[in-house]
Order: sequence, then C-alpha cells, then structure tokens
Amino acid sequence: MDLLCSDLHLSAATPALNTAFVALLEGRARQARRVFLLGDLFEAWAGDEDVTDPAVRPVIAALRSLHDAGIEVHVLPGNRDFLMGAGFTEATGARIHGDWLIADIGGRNTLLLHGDTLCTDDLPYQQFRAMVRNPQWQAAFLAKPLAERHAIAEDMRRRSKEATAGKGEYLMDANADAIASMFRHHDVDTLIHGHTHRPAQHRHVVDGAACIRHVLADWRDRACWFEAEDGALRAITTDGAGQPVADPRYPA
Ligand code: LP5
Ligand code: MN
Repeated sequence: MDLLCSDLHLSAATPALNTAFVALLEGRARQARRVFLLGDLFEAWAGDEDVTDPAVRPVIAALRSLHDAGIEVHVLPGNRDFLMGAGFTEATGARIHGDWLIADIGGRNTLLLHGDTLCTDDLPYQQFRAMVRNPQWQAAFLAKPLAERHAIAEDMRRRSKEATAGKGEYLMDANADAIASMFRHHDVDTLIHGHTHRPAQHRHVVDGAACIRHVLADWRDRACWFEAEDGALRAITTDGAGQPVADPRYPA
C-alpha cells in the first residue's frame, strides 16, 4: 500500500493536527510500503534549524521512526516548505524530490506534484515563486539569523493572506492548459496533487486519451489521505472519534 497526503500546514498553532499526523505515521502508515508527502507539510519552513522546534520535533521523530521501520518517505516541496533541505533529510531519513515525481500508484503510472506549478494564471505568485526558488536568493535568505527568517516568513504569510483575499477563485485554481501539458509532457494518464485545497477527482481528455486528476484535501478541518493498492485509490478521512473512514468528498 502507498499512502499520500499534502497540505497539512502543521505548526505550533495546530497541536491537534500535529498529533493526528503522528498517529497516522505510527498507525496506518506502518502498513504502507511508501509514504508520499506532496508539499506544505508545515505552515512555514524557514530553514532546517526548525527540526528542533518543540512543536515540530514529535513530527520529525515520527518520520524518523517510520523510515527506520523500513517505510520509504518521499517529500515534494510545497510553497510553504520548499526550504526543507539536508538537515531535514538527515533528521528524518525522508527523501526530498524536485518539483515532480512519477511513481506507480495503485498500478497506474502517476505524476505527483504539489500543485502550485499548475496555477499559471496566478502571475504574482509565479513571479514570487521564481524569486524564492532561485538558489542565490535561497542562499542569501538562509544566511540570515533564524529569528529574522521567521519574521520574514510571518510577514510573507500576512502579505499572502492579503493578496489571496483579492484574487479571484479561478485565478488560484489549476489552469486547464497547464494540466493538459503536464499529462502530455510526462506521458501519464494520472495526476495527484494538492495546493488548491479543492478536494476532487477530475476527469480530463488529453489528445483523445482519458486522464484522471485527484486533488488532495488540506488538513484544515480534519485529516485526509489517499491509500493506493491493487489498482484502487481510496480517499480516507477520520470521523469524530479519529477513526479512518471513506472521505465523502470523493466518489466511492
Ligand atoms: O500560502 P497561501 O495559501 O496563503 O498562498 C499561496 C501563495 N502564497 C505563498 C506565500 C506563502 O504563503 C508564504 C510562505 C512563507 C513560508 C516560507 C518561508 C521562507 C520564505 C520567505 C519568503 C519571503 O506561496 C499565493 C497564491 C496562493 O497560494 C494560491 O495559489 O496566490 O501567492 C501569493 O500570495 C504571492 C503574492 O501574490 C505576491 C507577493 C509578492 C510579494 C513579494 C515580496 C517579497 C518579499 C521578500 C522578502 C525577502
Ligand atoms: Mn501549497
């Protein structure tokens, strides 16, 4: 079984979700062969010194213990935690990938993305992204004291909230041409991503071929993950008692 999730946005302000994620890693994930974290595991990652943050430490320890139990942990960077690097890898044993990854998920050759690269209509974001993904910018940012980086990250979160409040909903969704060219370019018929916080299963036709795009839900209200096995992909959430149940936001 492979387990996938994204957009947990864990921080010191989300103790219940941090605990729910640790419970997932200590429970259900132990039956997985691989765990894929498709970005925005953390609300904001200002550098790998954050692995010792008291709120983050239990999550790091749970990832480490999963890795030590022989389960592969694969991470794609999100727009909140793209600065995770060698310190994170060393602490957790997880493998950090580039912007995309192709894997056999439930028997289908599947492209995995965070999802932000699909939002090509959001030009201010794409410009911001190009700036912060530049290695020189990152080196200069990471050379600043941690407290200053936290303050910049917090300021950027504030700016982002202001900016997104003024953007149309369509602008922040995946662009149809970007989706089609991803399927085409990577020669896959299945795509899984998060970022847009719009849980759904979309069917697309690209050059006459039927394609499917699964969008992972965020963890704002409750845990959500996909389990893939034997040709099936199941969306799971937890009920009021924290027990795993089929997520009603997705078709059965
Ligand atoms: O994250 P969310 O859901 O609110 O919105 C995203 C896009 N916003 C972002 C910014 C992050 O929220 C902030 C991340 C901080 C953690 C990283 C820490 C280390 C880096 C510090 C960086 C300075 O990704 C948002 C999208 C939305 O998704 C939907 O796709 O619209 O995009 C924006 O809000 C970008 C603005 O539109 C453009 C902002 C330009 C401001 C540039 C100021 C540069 C300041 C540099 C300081 C050194
Ligand atoms: Mn995101």
